[in-house]
Amino acid sequence: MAKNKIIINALVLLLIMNLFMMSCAQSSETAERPNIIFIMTDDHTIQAMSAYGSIINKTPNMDRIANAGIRFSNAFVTNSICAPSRAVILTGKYSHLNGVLDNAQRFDGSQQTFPKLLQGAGYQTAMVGKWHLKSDPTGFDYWNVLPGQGLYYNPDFIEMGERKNHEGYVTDLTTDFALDWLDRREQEKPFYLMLHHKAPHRNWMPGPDHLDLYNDQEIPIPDNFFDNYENRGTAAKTQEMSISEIMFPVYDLKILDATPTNGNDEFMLKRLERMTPEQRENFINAYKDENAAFHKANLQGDELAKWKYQRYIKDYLRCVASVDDNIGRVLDYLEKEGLTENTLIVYTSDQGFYLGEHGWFDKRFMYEESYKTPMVVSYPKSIKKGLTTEAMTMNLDIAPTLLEYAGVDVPEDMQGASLKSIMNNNGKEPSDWRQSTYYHYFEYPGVHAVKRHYGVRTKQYKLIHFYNDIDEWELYDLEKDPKEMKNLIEDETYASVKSTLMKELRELQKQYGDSIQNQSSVDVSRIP
Ligand code: SGN
Ligand code: CA
Repeated sequence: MAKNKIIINALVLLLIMNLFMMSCAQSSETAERPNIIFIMTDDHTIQAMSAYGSIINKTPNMDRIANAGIRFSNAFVTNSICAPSRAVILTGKYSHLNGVLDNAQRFDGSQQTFPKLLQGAGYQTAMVGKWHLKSDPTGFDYWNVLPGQGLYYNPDFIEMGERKNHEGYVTDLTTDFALDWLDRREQEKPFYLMLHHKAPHRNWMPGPDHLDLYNDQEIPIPDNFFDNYENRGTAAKTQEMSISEIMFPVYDLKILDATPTNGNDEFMLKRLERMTPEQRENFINAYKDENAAFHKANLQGDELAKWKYQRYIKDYLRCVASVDDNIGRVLDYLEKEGLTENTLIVYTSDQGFYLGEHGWFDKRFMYEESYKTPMVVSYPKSIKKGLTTEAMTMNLDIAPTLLEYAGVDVPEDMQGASLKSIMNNNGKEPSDWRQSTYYHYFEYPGVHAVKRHYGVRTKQYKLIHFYNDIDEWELYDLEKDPKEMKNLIEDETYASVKSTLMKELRELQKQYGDSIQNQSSVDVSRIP
């Protein structure tokens, strides 16, 4: 009898202990929802990130994130341009549904966004840096953003509605403001921070610490730099993105003693005037000797184009180097504060960019360099180190992914898919993962003259339709022709590939609710 009682008591005790442990586990899970830092640059591309095999630069701090977690080698955007990409990320919806088809449109901040959902679920939220959506940020406890594109040197920031000027370099300042906010945050709550750099956007003005980087070095030039667009359509032939033809001497190429030839050049001279005497002296001196040698050499033709490429690429990479250093500051801060383990970090860009491929700078096209974007994620507590995945992902997936990690229900009307199942399964895509991505670009007529187009990409093929003032189709075999130099649309041997892709394209348009009618909603007169 006594023995039985002892056994029953022991069982009851075990049960109580079990219940207690379960409730502890639950509350520690709630208490340990991940902190999230979403770092995004403007126009950074995988050709300039060493984790993606760059042969022209090193990005040790971005690579720290990649090495600590997962690298997405097939990450795409849905519309390769700034404001639209940002609106897609915030809403998890394509441009035709979130209302930002092009850079001229204003984001309706009253709509559902994932930062608002995180805020509602008890996250402290902040947005620092480039915003570019015209309306004030919503869903953030703290925001401090650049007006419009922002300036590289001594920029204004709008802090919670109040415009203030700051002395310094924009990439350093953006990081300072983000770290200041982290220092001030409430320790008991998880945080969500959007840290959005202006760099390396045009006109690629390097910061004081990187003005001399790559001096006396020659950066390798892409082998299709002198592309003549043979075997391609009208869109590639009529764009205005050519390094050799479109770049402005003072503004883009920093030939600071050249006679200004246009408004942008005048603007650049005004930017120099806004610098402190020390900043101005360092900036002008950094280019002085090379500019003198350039005037003397009187280069023409291909030699002149190559010189322009060197000037462009070095300034671009100098801007990237500053971003990389500043990402290092953020990672070091997290380590010092003991936050590394429970913080999920995303590093990405608003889209890719041309670094001389096809002779171009800028983005917009559905061709690989601007359609792909870098994306690496680390979260030591739950994602293994050193992973890569070839799963086809989109910036549309960011909202559902971060919501799922935060334990917040993903609204049904979001169009992306959470990447958690890929990241937590060693980079393997689930058997029902998407095998194609859909794209739609609208900003035409407009700066850089890239015609409107939409298309579909699978792991091997890409089909694009350029429309509006033309009606042309392009088909690329990415395995045989990764640089997209030969349009196969008329090639009979690809007839069945073409019809399969056409069908897939129409199905995706139906799935996402996009249609050719969406083109008519663009008021082209407002596009800058
Ligand atoms: C500006 C730039 C363009 C650039 C767009 C959009 N011209 O108009 O080169 O494509 O921004 O960039 S500039 O003369 O003003 O520098 S985006 O990243 O914001 O979409
Ligand atoms: Ca951009």
